[in-house]
Amino acid sequence: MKTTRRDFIKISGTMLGTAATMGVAFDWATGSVTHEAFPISTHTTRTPTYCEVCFWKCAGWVTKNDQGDIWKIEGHEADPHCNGRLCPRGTGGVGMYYDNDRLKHPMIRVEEGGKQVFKKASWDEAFEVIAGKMKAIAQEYGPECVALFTHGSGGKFLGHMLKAYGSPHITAPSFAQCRGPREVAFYATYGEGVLSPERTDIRDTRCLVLIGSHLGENMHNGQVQEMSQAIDKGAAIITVDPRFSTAASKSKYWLPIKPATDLALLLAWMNVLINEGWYDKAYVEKHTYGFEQLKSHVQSYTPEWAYGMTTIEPKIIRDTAKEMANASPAVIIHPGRHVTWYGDDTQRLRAVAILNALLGSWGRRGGFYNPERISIPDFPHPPYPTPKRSYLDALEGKYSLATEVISNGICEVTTPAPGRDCNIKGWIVNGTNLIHTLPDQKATLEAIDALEILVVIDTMPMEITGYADVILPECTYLERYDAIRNSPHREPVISLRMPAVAPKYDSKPGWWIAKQLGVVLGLEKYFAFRDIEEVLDWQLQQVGSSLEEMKKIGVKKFKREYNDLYLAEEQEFEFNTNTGKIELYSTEMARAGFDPLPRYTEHEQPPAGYYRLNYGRSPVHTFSRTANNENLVDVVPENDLWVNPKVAKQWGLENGQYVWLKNQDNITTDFPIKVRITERIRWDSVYMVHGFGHAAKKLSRAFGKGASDTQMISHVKTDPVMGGTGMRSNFVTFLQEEPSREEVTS
Ligand SMILES: Nc1nc2c(c(=O)[nH]1)N[C@H]1C(S)=C(S)[C@@H](COP(=O)(O)OP(=O)(O)OC[C@H]3O[C@@H](n4cnc5c(=O)[nH]c(N)nc54)[C@H](O)[C@@H]3O)O[C@H]1N2
Ligand SMILES: Nc1nc2c(c(=O)[nH]1)N[C@H]1C(S)=C(S)[C@@H](COP(=O)(O)OP(=O)(O)OC[C@H]3O[C@@H](n4cnc5c(=O)[nH]c(N)nc54)[C@H](O)[C@@H]3O)O[C@H]1N2
Ligand code: SF4
Ligand SMILES: [Mo]
Repeated sequence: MKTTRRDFIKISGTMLGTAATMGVAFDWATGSVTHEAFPISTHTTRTPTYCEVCFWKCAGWVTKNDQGDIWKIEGHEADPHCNGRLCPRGTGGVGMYYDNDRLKHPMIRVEEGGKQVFKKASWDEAFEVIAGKMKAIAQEYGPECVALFTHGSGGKFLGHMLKAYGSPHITAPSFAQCRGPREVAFYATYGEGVLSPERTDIRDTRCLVLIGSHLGENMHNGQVQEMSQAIDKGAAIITVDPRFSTAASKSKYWLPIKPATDLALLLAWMNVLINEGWYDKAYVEKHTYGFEQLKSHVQSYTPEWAYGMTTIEPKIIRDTAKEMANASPAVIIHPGRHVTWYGDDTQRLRAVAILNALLGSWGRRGGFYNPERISIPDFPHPPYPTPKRSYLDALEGKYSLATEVISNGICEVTTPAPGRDCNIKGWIVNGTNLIHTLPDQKATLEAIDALEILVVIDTMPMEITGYADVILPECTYLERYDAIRNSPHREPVISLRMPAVAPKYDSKPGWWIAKQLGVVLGLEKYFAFRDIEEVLDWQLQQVGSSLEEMKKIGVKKFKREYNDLYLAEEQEFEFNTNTGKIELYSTEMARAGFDPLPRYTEHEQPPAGYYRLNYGRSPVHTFSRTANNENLVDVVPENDLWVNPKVAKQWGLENGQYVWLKNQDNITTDFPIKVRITERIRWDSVYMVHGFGHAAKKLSRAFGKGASDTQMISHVKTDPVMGGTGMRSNFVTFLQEEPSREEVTS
C-alpha cells in the first residue's frame, strides 16, 4: 500500500507491553469457549449483554466463574434475534476481551528525530489534543468540517457529541457500502425501508428467493434459524448465485447466473408473471400505482431475451416464476443486505421491490411483516446548533436520493479539489476499519492525507489506527454499558448491555469518551448526567421499565400498539409515497431525474485471462474485525480462493497452492492466498471471503494471513441515485511468483 505524508506507524510491541497468554479452546459440542486457565466453576453470576461481533445484535447472558473471569456467553431465550442460541462468532466473542493484542492506552502521533512515532498518553492529554484541533477547525472553517465515521453501538454517544459541536456529518459504512440501495429502492416503492433486522416473514414463507443473499454463510442469526424452519415446513428455496453457496445446496432451484446480469432475470420474471396472468391481480389493483406502464415496459424483457444475458434457460425462468406465483402471497424475493454490487443497485433493488408487489407479498403472512418498535426519548439536552453547510453542497446535486450521509461522499469532499470551498478537515473514526471497509484504498488514503486530524477509537491495532493522530482504546462490549438496543420486530423488544467485567488496561467505554471530550470542548450542558446508568435508568423509566429491572431480565418485550402485523384484507391503506400507493412506477425517481421503471444496463465482463472478483462471508468471521480472534482463528485461520477446475487446469494451478492476485489496475495483493479448486464457482469468477490479508503487524494472529479483497477493489461503480459503491466490477488474474514490490506501489 502506498504511504503518504501521514506515514503508517507500526505500533511497537514494547510500547504496548505484554500480558500473559491464556489458552482458549472452542468447544463445538457445547458451543462454548472455555478458558483452560480457569478451574471449573461451582458458583456463577450472569449479566445481560447484546453481541457486538456483528450487527444482528443478539441478546445474551455473560457468565463468570468464581474468580470473576468471563466463562461463557449464551443466547437469551426471550430474544427474537437469537431465540436462545448465538452463532459461533457470538459464542467466540469472548476472544475480543481476552485478545492480548488489544489497544491498551491512548496514543498520540509525535515527531521524534525526524521520525513519526506513537507516544503513550493519558486520556486528558489525548482529549486536549483532539479538542484543541476541533476548536481550531470550528473557528477557521466551521464545525461542519469535522466528520464522524462510526459502525456499532458507541456511535450513538459520539454522534450526540458531534451534533452538539455543530456537525451533521455522521456516516456509517452500513449505508453506502452495504444496504443503502435497498432502503432507497424500498422507500421509493413502499414509502418504507426494509430495516434491520429485516422484516422478512421467513418462518411462514412458502417460497424464499435468494438473489446473492448467502444465508448460512451470512450468519445473521434469527434469519438463518427461520430459513431452516421454513425448509422443514416444506418451503421452496430458489437461489440465484454464480457460486454454489450453502443456501444453494439447500435449494429446490439453483440458478448459477452470469454475474452482473440479475436485473435481466428480474425483468423477465415480471414479464412472465404479467403476461401469464400469474400476479396477484386484486392486490395490484387495490394497492399499486403504474401497472400499465410497467406492463408495457417489460414486454421486450422476455425469458428468451434474458437467457442471452444471464445464461439461465427460459424454461427455468418460467418454472421458477410459477413456483413463486403458486406460493403467493407467502413468498419473499429477499432484498439482500450487502447490495452495493454493480452501480445500478438501486434499480436492481427497485426490481426486487416491484416483483414482491406483483406477488402481493408486502404486508402479508409469509412475505413481509410490518415491524413495530417502541419510542425511547433521548435524555433531555438543549437543542443542537443548526449546521450552516452540508457536504452535499460540494457534490453539486449528486446522489440526491441518499437518505443517510455517504461515507465515500465524505472522503470525496475531504480530498481538496479546485473550486471547492468546503473541505472536511477532521475525522473521528469509531469502530470501522476504513482501510478494509471502503473500496478504492488510494482514494481513502488521499483523503486521510488531507486531514488536519484523524482520531481513531477502536479496540484493536487495526490498519486504520496506523494513520491516526490520536488513538483512543475503547473497552470491548463485554466491559461496558451502551445504548438500549431498540429493535423493530414482530413485537417491540428492547435489550440491555451492561459490563460483565471492568475494562482491561486503560480502555474506556464509548459513552465516557464522548462525554469527556464533550466537556473539554465546552459542551457540558449537553452532558448533564453523572454517568450512563443515570441516562439508561431515566430512559427506561419513560417506557415503564428501569435499569434495575433490565439488569435482571436483559430483554423486554412490549405489546404492539397497533394490530397491523399484516395488511387487513378489507381495509384501505395509505402508503407513505407521493401517490399513497405502492409505486411500481416511481414518481420520486422520475422527479429526481432517474428511470422511474428499472431498465436493463449491461456491465463489462472480464478481459481475457482475468476473472471477476467475487467475495462474501465466512460463517465464523465478521468482516476484518474477527481475523485476530483466537477462538475463531482456530477454526478458520485464513481465506482461500475458489477457482473453477477448468480455469485451474488452464493455469496449471494445484489445490492448496498459494498465488498472489493482480487486478485490472495492476495492483497486486500484499499476501498470497491458497487456491481451492471447486466446481462450486463459475469459470468466469473467483471467490474469497472478505476480511483477511491484514497488513497491521501488531495483529499477531491475523497479519499476513490470506489476501484482502478490498485491496483488489480499486474500480468503483458509484450508484448515481444514492452514492453506493458498486464493488463487484473488478477483475483479477493469478501470479504464481511473488510480485516485485515496486509493482505494488505503482
Ligand atoms: N471489500 C469489501 N468491503 C466491504 C465489504 C465486503 O464484503 N468486502 N462489506 C461491506 C459491509 S456489508 C459492511 S457492513 C462494512 C463493515 O465495515 P466495518 O464495520 O468497518 O468492518 P470491520 O472491518 O469489522 O471493522 C470494524 C472495526 O471496529 C473495531 N471494533 C470492534 N469492536 C469494537 C468496539 O466495541 N468498539 C470500537 N470502538 N471498535 C470496535 C474493529 O477492531 C475494526 O477495526 O464493510 C463493507 N466493506
Ligand atoms: N458470518 C457472517 N455473517 C454476516 C456478516 C459477516 O461478516 N460474517 N456480515 C453481515 C452483513 S453486515 C451483511 S451486509 C451480510 C452480507 O451478506 P449478503 O447480503 O447475504 O450477501 P452479499 O455479500 O451481497 O453476497 C454474497 C453472495 O453473492 C454472490 N454473488 C456475487 N456476485 C453475484 C451476482 O452478480 N449475482 C448474484 N445473484 N449473486 C452474486 C456471491 O457468490 C455470494 O454468495 O452478511 C451479514 N452476515
Ligand atoms: S449473529 Fe452471531 S455475531 Fe451476530 S450478533 Fe448474533 S451471535 Fe453475535
Ligand atoms: Mo453490511
